[in-house]
Amino acid sequence: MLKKYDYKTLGKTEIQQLVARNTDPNNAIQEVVQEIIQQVRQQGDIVLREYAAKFDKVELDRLYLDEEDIDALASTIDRDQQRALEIAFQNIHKFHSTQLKRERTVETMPGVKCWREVRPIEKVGLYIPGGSAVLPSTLLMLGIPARIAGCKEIVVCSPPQSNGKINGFVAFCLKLLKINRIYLVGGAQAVAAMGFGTETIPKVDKIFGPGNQFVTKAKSIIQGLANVSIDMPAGPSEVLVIADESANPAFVAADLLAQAEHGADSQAVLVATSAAIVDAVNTALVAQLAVLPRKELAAKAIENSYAITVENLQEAIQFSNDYAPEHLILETDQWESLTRYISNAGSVFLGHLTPESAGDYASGTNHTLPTSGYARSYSGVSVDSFVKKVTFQHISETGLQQIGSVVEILAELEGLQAHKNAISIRKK
Ligand code: HSO
Ligand code: ZN
Repeated sequence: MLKKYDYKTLGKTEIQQLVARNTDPNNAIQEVVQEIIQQVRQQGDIVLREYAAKFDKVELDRLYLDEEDIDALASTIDRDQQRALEIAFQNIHKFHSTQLKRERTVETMPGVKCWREVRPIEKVGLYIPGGSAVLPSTLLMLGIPARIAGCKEIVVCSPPQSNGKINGFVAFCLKLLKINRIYLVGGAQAVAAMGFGTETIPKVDKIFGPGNQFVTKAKSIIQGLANVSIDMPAGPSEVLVIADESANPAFVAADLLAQAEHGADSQAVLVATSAAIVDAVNTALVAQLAVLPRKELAAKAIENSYAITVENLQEAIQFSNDYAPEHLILETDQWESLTRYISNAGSVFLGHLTPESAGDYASGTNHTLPTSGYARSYSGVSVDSFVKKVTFQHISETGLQQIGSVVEILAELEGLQAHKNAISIRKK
């Protein structure tokens, strides 16, 4: 059962507390992660093997699988499963291919031309979570935009199974992406390994991928330590569902549980326009939860979740914008008139027949999205995340006449004579 709150009885601080999540109040996670990062930095491969023994319960002599291993594993999956992964691949590819647009050249003054060109980030590191659920879909969500962007080196890390292998679906996705090696490293240690590089694992320029609180914390710490950037803080997954009288309570419950089954630290929030909707959803939720294979995890996540009743849809959107959810689902007939009021959300699902699951796997949008309120300032992963945009300019003789005196005056007022000279010497 979801805990219940009534929006109109909540004060500002209570709302702030409700929208806060993934906070690590005593720095417990930070301390563990810092230690792991130090160890990997100092000791490299040796300590990666120790962590594999400790966390993944496997003794590894080689920290990666190569093409032959990947082929063998990929061939173990059914034709139907292959087909489904291929269709997901195609849809994600179609949606992401339009993201590489060339911008036009701008002539800011006659003879002064400026433009931007896109360049791939050369070495990227993709983290594919293992743990309680293996997510081959995440490999597609990261690998496809990396391929479209044209990244030269794509390093993939994922925790090994206890047999020292990876799952066949991940192997099949590696083949779709034409990636012929995967490193068997998970958790914060994978992030550290890709950030600093080890004897076996290449150092990358940018690290991507969702993960648990440890992985997310490692990504935020590593940026300051190694010369590496990250996609975004993509931590424990979350959803916010807005439902009114037109919603089907069973659909709403199913969407909340789809989120909850990700892990005990996931959060599912229901914002409903009446208490009766909340009760109906709670009833459906209890029934659906009871028969889920991952009911223990999902039940923990539901304990960490809540429902809130609001007066109307406008108020619902207001709360949602404060929460800034990773996923927002609008289960109302009026979704069309609401979209323009949405300011903070990672990915939005509209109407009664658009579950988050569609976007998690196969509709085409990316599922690597900002969590924990970072949707206020970050976008989800896209081709843009895998490129830099380099600016270029060219100034002709006319251009120099046009802009020269402006620069000279500005250089003078900043007291930078050499800057001024760089213009004056050319005007002569
Ligand atoms: N909801 C997750 C993505 C995912 N769901 C992968 C299933 N597999 C984070 O957006
Ligand atoms: Zn999901």
